[in-house]
Amino acid sequence: MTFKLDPLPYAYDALAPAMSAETLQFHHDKHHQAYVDNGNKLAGPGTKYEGKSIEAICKEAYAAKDAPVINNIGQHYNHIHFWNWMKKGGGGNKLPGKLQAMVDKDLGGYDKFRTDFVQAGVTQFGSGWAWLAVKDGKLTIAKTANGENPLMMGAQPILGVDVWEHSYYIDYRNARQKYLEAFVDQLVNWEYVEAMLGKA
Ligand code: MN3
Repeated sequence: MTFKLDPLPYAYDALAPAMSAETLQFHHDKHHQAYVDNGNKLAGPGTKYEGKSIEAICKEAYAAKDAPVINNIGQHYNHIHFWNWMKKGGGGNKLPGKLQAMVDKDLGGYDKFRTDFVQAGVTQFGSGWAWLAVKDGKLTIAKTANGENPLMMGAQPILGVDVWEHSYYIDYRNARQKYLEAFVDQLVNWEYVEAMLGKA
């Protein structure tokens, strides 16, 4: 397939002050666009990945240790969902019922989830992502480097947060933990998380 960049599902200034319009303009229009452009050269029409789903390409590239495709197609997948994992007025501890029950059962409740998810992002050394994923029918918290994601490790991501500096440096400088806390407390679109849980 030819990969393309969809517009953000909200206005550039919709997530301020937790995430500024300037961050979203650079992050979506420059960084995500570059992953799409590189992805089309590396895994678009005329390559061995032609015609495969983005999820299948993520898994195949990881198995083959194809780092350029892992990073560019991985990042395209990650960012498609990242924009949808956030919404104006999101975040906090009002989770949809099925998701809340699994957080209680598998992760020790919302407060422990929040602490452990933020900690995964804080402790990811260098660029990468922190995740909430479903593996073997249970919720798990994970972190990955660069453009990797849980699909590549046999799990289904249902929430991810970008901890590359381009995601927070304009708004938070080096305070990655403050960015992660704002993401959980003010931005997460829990309905989209539950919708992905339904596909896991
Ligand atoms: Mn990014």
